[in-house]
Amino acid sequence: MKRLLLITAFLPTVLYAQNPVIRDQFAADPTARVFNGKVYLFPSHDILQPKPMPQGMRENWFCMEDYHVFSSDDLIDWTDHGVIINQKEVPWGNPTAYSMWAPDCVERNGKYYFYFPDAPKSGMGFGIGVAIADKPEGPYKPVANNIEGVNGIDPCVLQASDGNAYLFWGAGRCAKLKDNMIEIADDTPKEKVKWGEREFEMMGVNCLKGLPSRQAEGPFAFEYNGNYYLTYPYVRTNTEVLGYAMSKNPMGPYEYKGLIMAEHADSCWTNHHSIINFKGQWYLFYHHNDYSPNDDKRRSVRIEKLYFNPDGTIKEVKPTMRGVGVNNALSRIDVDRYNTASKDVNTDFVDSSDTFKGWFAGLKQKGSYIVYNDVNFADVKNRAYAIATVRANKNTKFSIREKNAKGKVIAEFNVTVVTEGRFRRDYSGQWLAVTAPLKYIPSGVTDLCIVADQDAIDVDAVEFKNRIEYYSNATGASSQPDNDGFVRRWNVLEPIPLDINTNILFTDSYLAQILGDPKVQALIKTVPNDRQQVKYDSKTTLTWHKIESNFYNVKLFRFAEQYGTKIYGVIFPVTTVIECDDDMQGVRLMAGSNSASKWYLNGEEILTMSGDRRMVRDDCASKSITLRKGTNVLSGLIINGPGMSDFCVRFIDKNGNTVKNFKVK
Ligand code: FUB
Repeated sequence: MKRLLLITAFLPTVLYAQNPVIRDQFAADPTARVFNGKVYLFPSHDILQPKPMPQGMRENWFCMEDYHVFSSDDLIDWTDHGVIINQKEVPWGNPTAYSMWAPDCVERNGKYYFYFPDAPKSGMGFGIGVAIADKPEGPYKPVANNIEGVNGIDPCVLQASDGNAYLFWGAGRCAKLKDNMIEIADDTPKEKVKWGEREFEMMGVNCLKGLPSRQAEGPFAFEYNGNYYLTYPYVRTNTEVLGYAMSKNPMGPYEYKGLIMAEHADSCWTNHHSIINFKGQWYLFYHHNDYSPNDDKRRSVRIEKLYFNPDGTIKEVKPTMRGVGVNNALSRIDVDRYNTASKDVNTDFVDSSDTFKGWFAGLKQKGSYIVYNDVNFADVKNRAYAIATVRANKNTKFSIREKNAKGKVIAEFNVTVVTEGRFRRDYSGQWLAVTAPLKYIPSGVTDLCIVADQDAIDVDAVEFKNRIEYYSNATGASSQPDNDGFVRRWNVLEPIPLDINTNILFTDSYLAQILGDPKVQALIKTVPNDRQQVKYDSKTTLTWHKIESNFYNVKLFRFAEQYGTKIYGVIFPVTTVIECDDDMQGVRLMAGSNSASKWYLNGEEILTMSGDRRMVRDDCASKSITLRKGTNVLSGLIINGPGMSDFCVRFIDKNGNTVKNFKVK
């Protein structure tokens, strides 16, 4: 047999939660299977019809040239394992038919059998082929010929507890498979069926006999609690519903029991589904044309929970935007896929020219809300913050609350829509990322409610983020410089507020005046204890904090966020102790700071870095200094206007080598 290259792409991609679950391409007719504790999804892959259309292709019709397989551990994040079969790789298939309709995949004796319809090279209609792999994600190798005697679409294989595998396919046929899984059993009956004037010989039995079956297709059969379920789409009025029937035998006769899902409320004619039990919960996979509202031949996969009644019948499932799965609060949450909302809320595409960019929820007035369930805060730490992607036409406020519109406030946002100012753009009606610190962290899994607290606002997504730990409290008697010689242990005083909002006035004379102020100088004369307080002036008492920076540069801006009354327009006094075993002569301090700074060794000024500046390592070298044996007090005063203040400091010797043989206390 000719060997084929079966995998044309293998580019796992992490996708996101909510309905639809596959968010970067169309995906229809979802067959989900649980293999090795994971859910594998085998959908058909709708694409736009090629232009020009191949001869014979029906306009505005289904168009599929290949299959992808996806997997997930949690029904939230889906990995795309890429294309497993392309129409050109099917030995018996027409390579330009674009007819790779609904597939299935089952595991038997350690092999994975992928069943798929395709248009045969010769002849009319559809055949059903098999491709075999050692792993669910492939590579799959197609069998040379389609299953003999089987004409039709939408294969589904039921592996019954009687030890047999049964093939179901469109139009309600069912037949036992041989053990090799690629042929129909020899004793399979045949039946003469009339379609209009024409008579056909059909393989297997008609398992839809006596059941509502107008245009029935897409069978999905499974066994649960001693019952066999034949579930299938059919047309009840004018579009498809999902219905089901039950039997004590895999091949029937089946008795109709009712609906699993009613007609789609809007324009999607087809529905197609599968049912799995994953980690003790039943799920219905189905499709809808979410990303293609004006073309129901380009569809997307959705998931809902499914429940049985005690007598084994199935409860009807209502479609939702939210879908299933517990979202980690640290991942993007598309709250526009909400569970419930106040009446005024609408949903629309963020960009109707590219629907894959998703949706937003429009909260139309003060008090409007949306509720999004099952968000897990277990990984959210103290001092976390929330980011929301929102759009408004004027300054407004909104909040994230727990459970409902009156619930405990998790975060409150002020949205500033800048519409004027010298260098500013008009941000009204633009999508903005706004942040707010968390006021309260729910424990475990909870529902989120987004509330418009002042005015109308459009909301796309929210996400919670743990702050990066930029520094920690210094512990132990001393530390070493880091591998690159940077001094990371410092006493940092809470910032001294100043009346400045610019960095451009940091001239030498200005610094001499402001940083030379005796009140400021007094702060760095001695080495403080951790948490020691100083009265800076009649209004200001400040506290020293002994910290160990987690980065080579000390992020004063982050320190001010935590401890400052002001973040910008401040002076940061810092001191540390450099303890040496011997005198070291001809050493220089190498410093970088945002913004200007002055540096002192044992009370003597050794370096001034003036002007408006960014922190750059080794930006300036001090004059030549001596680090003496024993204790040396190194101090700095860093002044900042509106910038993100930080600094870094290390020493080099007279040969330009980094000095590291000292302790920092
Ligand atoms: O995807 C093409 C066809 O549409 C499927 O085979 C049917 O089940 C319907 O969903």
